[in-house]
Amino acid sequence: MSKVFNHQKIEKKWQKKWEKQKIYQVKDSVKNKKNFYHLVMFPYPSGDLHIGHWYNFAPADVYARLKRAQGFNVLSPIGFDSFGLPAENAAIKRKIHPKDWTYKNIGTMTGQLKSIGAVYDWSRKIITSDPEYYKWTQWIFLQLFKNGLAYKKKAAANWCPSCHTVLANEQVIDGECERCGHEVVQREIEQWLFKITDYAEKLLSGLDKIDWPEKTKIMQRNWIGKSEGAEIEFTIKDTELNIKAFTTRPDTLFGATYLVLSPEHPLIKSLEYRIKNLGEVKKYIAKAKRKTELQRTDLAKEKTGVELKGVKAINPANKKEIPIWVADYVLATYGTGAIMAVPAHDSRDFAFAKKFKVPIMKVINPVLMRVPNPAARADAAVSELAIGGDFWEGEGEMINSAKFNGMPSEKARWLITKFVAGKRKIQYRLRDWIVSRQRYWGAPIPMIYCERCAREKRGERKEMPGWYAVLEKDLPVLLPNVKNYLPTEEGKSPLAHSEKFINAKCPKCGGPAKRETDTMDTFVCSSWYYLRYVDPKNSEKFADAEKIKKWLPVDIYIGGAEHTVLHLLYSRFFTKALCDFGYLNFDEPFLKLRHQGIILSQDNQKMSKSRGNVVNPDDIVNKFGADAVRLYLCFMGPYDQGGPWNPTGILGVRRFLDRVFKLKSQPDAKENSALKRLLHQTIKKVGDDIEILHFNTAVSALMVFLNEIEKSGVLSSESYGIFLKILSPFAPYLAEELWEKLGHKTSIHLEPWPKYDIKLIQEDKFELVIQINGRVRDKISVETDISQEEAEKIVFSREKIKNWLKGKKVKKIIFVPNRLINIVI
Ligand code: ANZ
Ligand code: ZN
Ligand code: ZN
Repeated sequence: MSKVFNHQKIEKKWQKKWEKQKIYQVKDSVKNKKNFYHLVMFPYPSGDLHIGHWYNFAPADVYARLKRAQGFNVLSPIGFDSFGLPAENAAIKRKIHPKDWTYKNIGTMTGQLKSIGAVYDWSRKIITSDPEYYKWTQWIFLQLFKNGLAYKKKAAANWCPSCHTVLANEQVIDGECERCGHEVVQREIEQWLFKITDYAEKLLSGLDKIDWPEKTKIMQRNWIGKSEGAEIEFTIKDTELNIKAFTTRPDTLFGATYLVLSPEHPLIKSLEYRIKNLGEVKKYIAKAKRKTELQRTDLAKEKTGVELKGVKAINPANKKEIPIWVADYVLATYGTGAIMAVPAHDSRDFAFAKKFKVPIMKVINPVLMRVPNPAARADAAVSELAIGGDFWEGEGEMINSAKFNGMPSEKARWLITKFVAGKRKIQYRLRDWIVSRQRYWGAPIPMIYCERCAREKRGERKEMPGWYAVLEKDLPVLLPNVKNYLPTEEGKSPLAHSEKFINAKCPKCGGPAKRETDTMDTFVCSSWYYLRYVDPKNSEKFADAEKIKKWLPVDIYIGGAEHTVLHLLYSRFFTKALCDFGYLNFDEPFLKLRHQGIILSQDNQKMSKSRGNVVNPDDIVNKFGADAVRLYLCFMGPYDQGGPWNPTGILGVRRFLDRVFKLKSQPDAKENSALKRLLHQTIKKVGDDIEILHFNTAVSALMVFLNEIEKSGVLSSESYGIFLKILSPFAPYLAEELWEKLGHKTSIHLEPWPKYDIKLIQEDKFELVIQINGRVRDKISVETDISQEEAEKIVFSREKIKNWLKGKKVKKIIFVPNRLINIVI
């Protein structure tokens, strides 16, 4: 038997044995066990498994192992999110075909993932770029299409000139491409969209019933961005035309001194014949279109705009004529694309009005003293001061508003709406999701376009003549193996050049038709993968209904907080839609969600290859062992916070494991009761802490216990076995090895979590109160059930008590067991 902990040998040995014995293979049901679906975010195969992956997967696996030991039938699957830009861009950079690159990486990463020693059931592995998988991605696309939730339209889209692709709003960070950092521009392209906006309200209200980090919920709520307000109609003088404006503050209508149209507003075209400065207006519009949304709405930027000379609108509240402007701070894609501007009560309008000398009319008086809540009053006072009283965005008392004067603004809000026959309206910031990508490496969109049917105004949907869904029996639409996979300058998918791919038969008239050549955004693939794991090999359905019922929804989902908006929102949308179509019996995919923090480099920086401060998991696994890496990741700090990598920290946990390796036990050793108690306290603490993902405190409890074992020098084999069991989720290889050495024939990873004795856990000491003539004079911690005789001995030997009793005669001693002793003098 070797004397040193040879992690490489031990890891290899157990990986083989576990695989052979199939101890991690999951059945869909096991008698007397409840199913528990434990999920981590599956990786992109864009290169190596990095330490961030390890930080998601290793501690999460500790949790999965606890659930197994607690008697749950745990499904903890893994797979690869293998379609999409990250893999494709990396492949292009290396001049390798995306498919070759992706599958080569999957091979490497599978080995790396296996070294973690997790409970993954590899027979359930899914790869989203496999036709067996994307057949169902396409099938879901068709269900969305058939239910009116997928449609094609020409839309201004975010275009990354470097990636040659469209990006969803969610993929544009501060005006730049999330993938490559290039500045994003606007481009009008025919696009496929999913109507996620139909689900805005459900996506909001569903948040209330799930156990997710509050921060994540807030980000989703803000992204959906619900606003309550009204739509107010303004007629345009001397025309039949009118402008609708969405406002959250109809109470300020009497103060609306001008209207603003977004540069894209269609009314501008209708008004062209009357606009006196048309040249100037057109020039302005052309310029605005080149800006991104961010550049246009940046509050710090100087406001720009042009008045439409020669046209006026009528304010419906006071019938005054007001000018109409076009300005790019108003977005075409929100509300009605037009606003009523109230410079006295809106900061953006104020800045604009000041610059262009448009009249400002106050209609709300902040009347600070009437703000009932003192805190709100203070806030109001501060804002009033800060803005020099120029504009006021809060509530107050109505002024300059005819019969509404004197009323609180909250009340006037809906009365004024009614007065001008406005409509109350709820508005969401959420936009429909653009899912088409003009790129190669994705699931082809399973649609066919027939020119003849289009000409004859036929089609599966009225508003999209010529478009047909590929018949379900013809799925999957295979992604062809093309030589030229590079994105094209003209913004068309490379598939457009594949004659073999594009030519198809029209499902309706049988004539020659063409396939859609765009592929789907990779977020479509990852919006439903958790459903597939429950039945990954099914070729008849995306998953069997019985299996869905058995496993879903996911009990706990652990992954990075960077996916709070995109992936998590899209997944919720898919689940809700599939539930409405009758394929699922639940409408929230992830009941509980937790995020791990981010691991920084030793010098507290983000790890990046260019900085050269990346910790490579393969290296440290080779050097210290997978157990040490797992343990260190658990130990380094609170899981949701992450922190800097500490090279001495991993040395420390490795030393801990070496000490565990050297432990000796005797079958019938008599341990002292303190050690026994600590063992039971440790069982409880480790279990409780893992349950709430406090891995670091669980590890320190294990460390404290090891110290005590070493101090006492006596350890029974039974206690040793228990210690190994509670260590096993963290260090599965070492625990298994030592368990075997103890003489066990079956895996420690099939053992139940040890029970603790609650009586043993309670401290058997209490605080004895010492009174003299009924007054408390001292307190001392003593053993429970101490006798009067023993208590007296201790009490009378205390200096403090001796002083009190100096020269006094003790008349009587009253002893209340386990509470107090009263000396009467
Ligand atoms: C008049 C008004 C007066 C407004 C006032 C505010 C304060 P949220 O809360 O984000 O929904 N708005 C409406 N459509 C817009 C668009 N397409 N582009 C830019 N701004 C737009 O904001 C709603 C408010 O944002 C609306 O209410 C409108 O300005 C502006 F004292 O109307 B308000
Ligand atoms: Zn890019
Ligand atoms: Zn046809």
